[in-house]
Amino acid sequence: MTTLFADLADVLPDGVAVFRGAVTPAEQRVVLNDVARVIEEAPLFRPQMPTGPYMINRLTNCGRLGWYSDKRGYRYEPAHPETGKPWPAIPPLVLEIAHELVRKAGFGDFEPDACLVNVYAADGKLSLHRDYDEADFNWPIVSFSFGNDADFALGGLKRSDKTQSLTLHSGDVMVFGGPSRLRYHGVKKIRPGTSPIVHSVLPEEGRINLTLRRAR
Ligand code: MD3
Ligand code: FE
Repeated sequence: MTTLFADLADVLPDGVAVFRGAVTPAEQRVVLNDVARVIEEAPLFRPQMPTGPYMINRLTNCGRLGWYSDKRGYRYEPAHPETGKPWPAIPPLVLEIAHELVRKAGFGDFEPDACLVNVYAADGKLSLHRDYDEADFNWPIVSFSFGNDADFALGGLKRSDKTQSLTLHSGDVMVFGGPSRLRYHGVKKIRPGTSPIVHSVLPEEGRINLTLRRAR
């Protein structure tokens, strides 16, 4: 580290806002109860990437549209691929917090139609990618973290750009919009033994991420 006091705050690129502990422990419990109901209604699945391999993390969705992938490509679907039923509603507290924080971040009224639920086991990770399957990149993306800490990598607009590391804690919310909406990003590692909460929907030494988007 060359900069004195550089550990006092992460310097974030334009269009990125991090709200540490925005979801209180009591609210985290409410949201995870709702996520448990979402998973009962819309079972977790492991999508296949168009290139062949299956994703490491299991996922499901809530909201009008849900992200899905198979050999035919990445896309948003109005129904669960296995049950054929519409995705359950986005938990109201998640919608409320996202709406407030997007406004605070300076992106106005957020009207998401999709919420991806990523479930990371102890060995979960997500390779560097862009969220590129949405119709209008003027809408920001909002991410919620629950459970163990995650080592998050935030890159640039090119895959080869250098990345910045951030630790995401349970209760943190991030907003990505404007010039940062198409940045590469990924999750390098889950840190075992760091979860401040115990909940039956959280995997052993795992993590749940909710990502709200406007898909269409
Ligand atoms: C930066 N999820 O679901 S959330 C994803 O923690 C995803 O599970 C990660 O990437 C997770 O697509 C990271 C943070 C995030 C989400 C969307 C972004 C960062 C972003 C969009 C643009 C730039
Ligand atoms: Fe992403």
